[in-house]
Amino acid sequence: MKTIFSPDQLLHAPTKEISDGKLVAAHEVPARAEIILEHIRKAQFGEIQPPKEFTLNAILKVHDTDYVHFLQDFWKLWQEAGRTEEEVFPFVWPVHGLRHDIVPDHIDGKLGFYSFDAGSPMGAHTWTAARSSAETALTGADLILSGEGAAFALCRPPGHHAHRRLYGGYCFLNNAAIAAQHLRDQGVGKVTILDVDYHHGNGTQAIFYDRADVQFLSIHADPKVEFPYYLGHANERGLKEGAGYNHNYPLPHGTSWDKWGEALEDACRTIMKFAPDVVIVSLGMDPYENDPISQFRLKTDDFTRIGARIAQLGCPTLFVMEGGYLIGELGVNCTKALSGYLD
Ligand code: Q9C
Ligand code: ZN
Repeated sequence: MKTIFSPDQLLHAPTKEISDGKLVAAHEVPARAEIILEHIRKAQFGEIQPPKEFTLNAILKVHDTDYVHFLQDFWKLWQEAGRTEEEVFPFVWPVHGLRHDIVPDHIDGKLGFYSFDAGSPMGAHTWTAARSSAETALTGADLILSGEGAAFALCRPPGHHAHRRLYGGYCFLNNAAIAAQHLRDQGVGKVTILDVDYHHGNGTQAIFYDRADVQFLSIHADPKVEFPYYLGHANERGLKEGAGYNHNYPLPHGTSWDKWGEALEDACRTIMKFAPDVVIVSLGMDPYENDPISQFRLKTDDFTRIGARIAQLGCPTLFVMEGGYLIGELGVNCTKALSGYLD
């Protein structure tokens, strides 16, 4: 199994974030990707290659043009506004009752217009890193198209919280969704995205909510008590043609393998019924028991089980890295999931 990664993905390097009502040290940092890479090298799963370059077309199939241009131009706009902070946060949003149909000219208005939280600081190189992360997922999709049975897109920054026109939850471009859409555009009939990150994949769900060609399943902490709070309930089943193709498994704080594994079993049976041509796994390591921002209790060996169960689906599989914040164990847990799949 090949791994795709570019050092450009390290250029987005926030030092702080707003979380739980206060400014804290950033969790989504370059060291995450570096430790995973180190362990992938040691595990010798196969070649580690840089992403290919892509035009913006594949990204624009998932994200709105004005949003992509905002991300691309952000640092220039910020400097033109005479602002000097290196890490930038939105602080006002067009929530219920406010206008969504006029994009503000002011940079602070734009920041809130295109985001849903204050936890995802942007800097001078955020766009470069996010684009490179998306290209990593796209290159992984191309490997699957060329006949590889599996590939690992070591994406960072992550993607599953990003909507068509919103960033948040450390995510700017929805890497898994971009890969799924690319596969569809290259002639793959049906794609499943299985999201095992601790947090609900709100962006991915929203992007494919009215579609029957991309099935979405997510196992995550109950949004009643966990980020992203406003999406991820069990009764979100899809709309229009997409009705019945969205499946959420919200689980309580404290969940360990017994209940988590049951949800995975149910998800895998649902995937088998859909009979996808390709499975994309939004691979988060944050269900881990010692993750600093999670309340689940999966153990290192449970990640092996996850990989092994996914392998039983017998589908070409693209693993796309999402969250996971205990740097010390991130590399081990990630390689466990992948070796569980391969063995
Ligand atoms: N106590 C990903 O895993 N902070 N994003 C929530 C709640 C935001 C996680 C804090 C978590 C975003 C890709
Ligand atoms: Zn997460």
